[in-house]
Amino acid sequence: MIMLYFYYHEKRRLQIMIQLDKLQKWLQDTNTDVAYISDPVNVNYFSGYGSDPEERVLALFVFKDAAPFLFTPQLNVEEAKNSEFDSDVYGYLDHENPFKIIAERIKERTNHFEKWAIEKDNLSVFRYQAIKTAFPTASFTQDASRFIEQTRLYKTQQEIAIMEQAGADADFAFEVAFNAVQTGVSERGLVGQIEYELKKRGVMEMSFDTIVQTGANAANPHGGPTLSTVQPNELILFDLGTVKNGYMSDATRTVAYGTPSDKALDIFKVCLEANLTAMDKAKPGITAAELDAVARDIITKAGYGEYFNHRLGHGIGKSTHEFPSLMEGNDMELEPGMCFSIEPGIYIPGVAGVRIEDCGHLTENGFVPFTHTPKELKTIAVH
Ligand SMILES: [Mn+2]
Repeated sequence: MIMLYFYYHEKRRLQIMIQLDKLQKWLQDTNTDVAYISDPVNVNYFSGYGSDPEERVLALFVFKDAAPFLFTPQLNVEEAKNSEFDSDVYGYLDHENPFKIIAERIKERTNHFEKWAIEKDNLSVFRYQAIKTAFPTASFTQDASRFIEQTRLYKTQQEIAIMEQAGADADFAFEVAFNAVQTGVSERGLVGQIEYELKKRGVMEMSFDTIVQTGANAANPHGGPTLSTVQPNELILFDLGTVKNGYMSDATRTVAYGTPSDKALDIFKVCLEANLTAMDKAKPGITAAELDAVARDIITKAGYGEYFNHRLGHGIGKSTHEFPSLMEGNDMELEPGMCFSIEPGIYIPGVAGVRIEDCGHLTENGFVPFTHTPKELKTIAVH
């Protein structure tokens, strides 16, 4: 066990070094002096150190011509030093001005701090102004967000292995959910049972708020859970995800409790066909827009096009939603190593909603899902 633990950490340390090297090489290629990484998810991706700093400042500074450093609240410094990050960690106390200390640390490290890359998707205006005040002649025009989303697009074998484990936790959650269904239990009650069993299993965090929707409630794609209760002869939709070592799972299953209406059964059948066909057609070289169209055409031909009111899927990794976005207009070709969801849905207000979703990774041979709970309509006997 100890050897395995050591092996895992060495592999992870190596992977983080490779990722950090890519960022430094990008700075060199674009002749940028400093990258200010402010999104905690990206700080974790490039340093191995992860925490939610709340309102405090957590940042990673990477340089064209000097060693990077992590900057954390003082209370996190020891933890950060024990992470996979191999360079300096500096802290600040709550009463200190973090940007004054950051500026000092940068100036003692390098003479080059004129051209900056910042995460335009993440850095707050307040912090942008603070760093600008500390470096009044510097320019902050380079956007690190665009580079990082491209880098994170391709997952390594190690990342995929973690996401498979996250998927196994999601499959476990479905098993708990299906066993907990009975007349009168509320949507929130089902969420409680799912998350309680996950915590007992050691899963501490969901990747988003668990969705359980009974009957017509499921026609609101991201609504719920409410205090509505399970009633016979309705569909029930479960959309859930777990976090494993900083990577997400995300999957949706719709099941029948008793015998739902013919309409509900028909939209299930069409949605399943759209899901299975899109999974089958997901191959390297097809574009994101083309794959979206594969599923959308099936649903449209069946007469439900207007009720599929979102994109086919989204990328997944350290965030639940990242690149690539599987939607009309995105001509990005899908390639091996990309991880994304395939999740067609049909939502008919006042009637029922169905969504069937797996996330997976693309290989040379096709799409390999992270979750394996069967998708054919599961009927739970009324009790
Ligand atoms: Mn999803």
